[in-house]
Amino acid sequence: MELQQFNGSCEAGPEAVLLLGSTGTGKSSTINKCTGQSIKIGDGYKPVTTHCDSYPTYENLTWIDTMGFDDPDIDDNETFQDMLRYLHRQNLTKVKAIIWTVHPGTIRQDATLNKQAKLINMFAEKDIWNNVIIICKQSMNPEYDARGAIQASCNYNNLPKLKVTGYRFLDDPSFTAEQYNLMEENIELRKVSNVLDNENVRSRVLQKIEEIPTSIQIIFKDYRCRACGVEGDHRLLPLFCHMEKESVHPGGYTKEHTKSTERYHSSKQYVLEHTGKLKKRMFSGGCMGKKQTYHDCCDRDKGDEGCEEMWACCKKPVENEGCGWRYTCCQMDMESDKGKEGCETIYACCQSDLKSEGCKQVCKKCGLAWGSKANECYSTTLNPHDLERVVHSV
Ligand SMILES: Nc1nc2c(ncn2[C@@H]2O[C@H](COP(=O)(O)OP(=O)(O)OP(=O)(O)O)[C@@H](O)[C@H]2O)c(=O)[nH]1
Ligand SMILES: [Mg+2]
Ligand SMILES: [Zn+2]
Ligand SMILES: [Zn+2]
Ligand SMILES: [Zn+2]
Ligand SMILES: [Zn+2]
Ligand SMILES: [Zn+2]
Ligand SMILES: [Zn+2]
Repeated sequence: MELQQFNGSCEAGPEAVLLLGSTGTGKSSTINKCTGQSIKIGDGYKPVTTHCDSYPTYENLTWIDTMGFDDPDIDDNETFQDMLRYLHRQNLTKVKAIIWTVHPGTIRQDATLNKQAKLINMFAEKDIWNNVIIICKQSMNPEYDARGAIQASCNYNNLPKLKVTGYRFLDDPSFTAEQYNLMEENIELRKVSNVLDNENVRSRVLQKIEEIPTSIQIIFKDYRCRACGVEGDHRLLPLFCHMEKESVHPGGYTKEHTKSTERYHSSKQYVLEHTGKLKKRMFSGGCMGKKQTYHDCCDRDKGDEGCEEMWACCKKPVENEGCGWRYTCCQMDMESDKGKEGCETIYACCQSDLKSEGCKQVCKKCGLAWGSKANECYSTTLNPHDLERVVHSV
């Protein structure tokens, strides 16, 4: 048991480093510099990356490149769900770092930055900010240049200080040839202008990631829907559930006897019978008008009325238990009425009477069992999942 738990934590898969930010802020080019990839990058204006992609590295990190999101008209929830689903598909349930790339001096772009901060917060409310690194593009003084993003994060984050960094690429295409040459030669100038070559960028970013003490679980399997049975992260549940629960009897009708059985005598009368044997009288005939043959139980002549009361049906003494069986519900005889249908109509599924509530719970719309997979039964925008928390043992 202990061993299993130990293994469990050892086998923990790679942790994600997720890059988020507006188009052209350098998500793809930063990944290139940190991992040696050659992802297509843009000129900083037109969107380039159009879907999430992952790049694993030796540090047990998987870098996730995402599409830029600036459009104030695109639904945050959709963008968020796309990313979370992507991480889920990649089996990346833990995030080591969210690198939030921002334009320098975006203090006025508060709508976009607020949206981005809100989205980041959705990964793990408040806690996620321990794992966020703001990287400011083309910045000589990142703390200053990133203050728009820092401010936007304050709505969600109560950390005293966020991790912020930034730099200017040595291969920034906006440098003139002269500027580039100067930078190349003069390390002091690079230092003071915060210009980094590829190796510097890589070590700067990795160092910031290393400052993060622990990764954070962002995908859970902690909810279950009572209506459709799905289990998972409540933010990743399907968009359909069942409509409404109703109780039905699925089995149709049948006719049965509903009460117990008992022994009884089918005749209601007694008859008089002799219990003894017929015997011949010892003395000669004619004596006192008696016949030669008599019943030895009572000494009456053969043919005379019996001496003891018996059940007419079975000719057994009246104290004997019943010779037949019947149902107490309708008095029907079990033997002679064999094959006839029962006296009461009931539900075949559960053998209960017609007034009883349905024995099976199903969806009113699709008829499938309540708690079974809903397919496309009913939109959760009309009827949300009926969630309960589940606790999984290790
Ligand atoms: N991050 C960063 N990029 C710079 C810098 N200087 C110039 N760039 C250029 O800015 C562009 C950034 O583009 P990408 O890396 O494609 O940006 P992105 O965030 O992946 O953009 P989308 O994929 O469109 O969302 C590249 O052409 C970089 O060379 C700098 O100092 N930092
Ligand atoms: Mg890109
Ligand atoms: Zn249904
Ligand atoms: Zn039933
Ligand atoms: Zn009956
Ligand atoms: Zn008798
Ligand atoms: Zn009888
Ligand atoms: Zn459901």
